Amino acid sequence: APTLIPILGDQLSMNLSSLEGADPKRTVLLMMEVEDETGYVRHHKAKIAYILSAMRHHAEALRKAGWRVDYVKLDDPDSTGSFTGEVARAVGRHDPTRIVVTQAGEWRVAAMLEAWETMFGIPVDIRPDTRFIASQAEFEDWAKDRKELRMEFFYRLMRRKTGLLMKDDKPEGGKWNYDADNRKPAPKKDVPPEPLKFAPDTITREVLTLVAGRFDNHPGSLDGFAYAVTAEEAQKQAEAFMAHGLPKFGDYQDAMLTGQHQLWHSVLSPYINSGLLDPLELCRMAEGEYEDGNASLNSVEGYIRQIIGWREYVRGLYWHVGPDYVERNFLRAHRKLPGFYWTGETDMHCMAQALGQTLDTAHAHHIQRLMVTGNYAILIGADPVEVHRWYLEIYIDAYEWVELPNVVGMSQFADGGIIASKPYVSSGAYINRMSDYCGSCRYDVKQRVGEDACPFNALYWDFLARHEERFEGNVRMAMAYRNWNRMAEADRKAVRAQAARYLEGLE
Ligand code: FAD
Ligand code: DLZ
Ligand code: SF4
Repeated sequence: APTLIPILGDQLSMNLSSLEGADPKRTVLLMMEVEDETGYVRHHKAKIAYILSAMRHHAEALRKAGWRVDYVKLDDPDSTGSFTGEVARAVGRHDPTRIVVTQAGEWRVAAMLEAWETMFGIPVDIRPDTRFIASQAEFEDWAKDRKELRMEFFYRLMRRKTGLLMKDDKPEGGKWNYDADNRKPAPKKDVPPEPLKFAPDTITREVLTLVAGRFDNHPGSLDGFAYAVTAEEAQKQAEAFMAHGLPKFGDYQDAMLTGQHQLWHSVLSPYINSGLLDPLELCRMAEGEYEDGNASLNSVEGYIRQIIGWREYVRGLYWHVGPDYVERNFLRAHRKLPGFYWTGETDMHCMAQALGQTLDTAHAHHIQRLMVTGNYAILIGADPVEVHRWYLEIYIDAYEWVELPNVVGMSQFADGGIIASKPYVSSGAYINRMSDYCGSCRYDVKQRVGEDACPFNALYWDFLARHEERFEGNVRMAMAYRNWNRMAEADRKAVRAQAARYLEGLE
């Protein structure tokens, strides 16, 4: 009798821990397209298409490598629609002596895996996901006894562990972090590299038809679907980024330009998160570009920090804070997210750009997520659970372990400051500095009150005023409060009235 190894939709790697030591002749790999997973939120159509196509291609690759793969398609008439139901059917089909599986990426699915041993009466070996650089035990060891869990210190541990950009236990160039050289405003002359496009093959076209028919009521568009769906294609995207994006990655990390969604970003997160690319290998490639003199230290250090710093840190934190993290609501925010988050129809040009491209491609870069759509949501006092669900459904790279800490913690400050030391809020001035959006907006970024005033302005000051008791003691907010308190009383009143009218209009 064989060993049964279920492979989940974000475990599309050849070097998965569950496959270690397995004998292809005595193993059945099980892959499952199931309704529970396509439907636990209303995922963007392109997100479902990407995941299903990548799963089908990965099954082919596994077969080519000599594995026996039992693959259940979404439209299988006998499907039970859930991981557990499908594993149960597979146990019936193959009568395995045991199940081996790599730990799931989220609490919801991890609970399913844990129930299997009792349910099926055979041993279930749940192995750690070794595609991450830090084990959960390492993160816990770092986190225990610390008052503050700041990414920067965890990052240094990961630099030491991997040896990336290290010279005898010292950081390359003498500093750990070169952000002071980064974050330049939107470029006037530099033209971003052309995004690579991957034409859909037969498998992808079949999936696109399936998704168009079945998920018609989900947000987003499938037009122009051009994501990589195999490890080889993803590797090409990685090489294109290393050659053309990385050299300016640091400089323009926070810049935004009308009609440009990739800029100098990698757009590799979907592939890293579902297993087509290995995060550490990408960091080694980037380090190589620095060593060969093709990319500057500020860019390469910045890129590596996003991956072995931020990405590892949010993952450690996700398991550390527990499943009820999703209920945090430090700012007592309860507003519904406006309907234009699902249509992109708003006069605010920055929002229309970020939302429009998100609905078109299921991707937006970090600053759009944080300082445009996220900023607007926290300023209007949107319910963090609503915001969380929107990000989870709309982005192609969104799995709960990475989305939740970024949204609830970093963006909405709903955890009261575990991840961020201050809320990421800004007026229109920040967006104007970092982008070319305001020039073609119906609103005037310089005005605080009146019909034409940029909504971010009054909302920003009103946010500070609303939460004065919570934040006035925060040193990183001191300058903002000084500016607020320096404003004439009548101006402050007018700004708050403007915000109140605006928020009423959203009801
Ligand atoms: P690049 O700018 O090229 O960055 C390089 C890589 O670093 C990314 O591919 C990604 O793997 C990693 N990275 C960078 N920042 C983060 C971060 N904050 N957390 C984790 N990894 C990071 N990222 C997701 O992968 N899934 C999400 O669901 C997600 N939701 C987010 C929600 C909000 C509100 C915010 C502010 C950020 C979110 N991020 C998320 C982080 C980040 O925005 C994306 O990883 C990034 O935009 C992906 O595009 P890219 O590959 O071009 O990134
Ligand atoms: C997100 C997703 C979707 C849309 N569909 C599937 C699927 O049909 N089959 C599958 O195995 N996984 C899918 N996933 C990913 C899972 O929901 C989940 O995020 C991961 O398995 C991590 O626990
Ligand atoms: Fe956005 Fe305000 Fe600029 Fe318009 S003026 S693009 S709303 S920041």
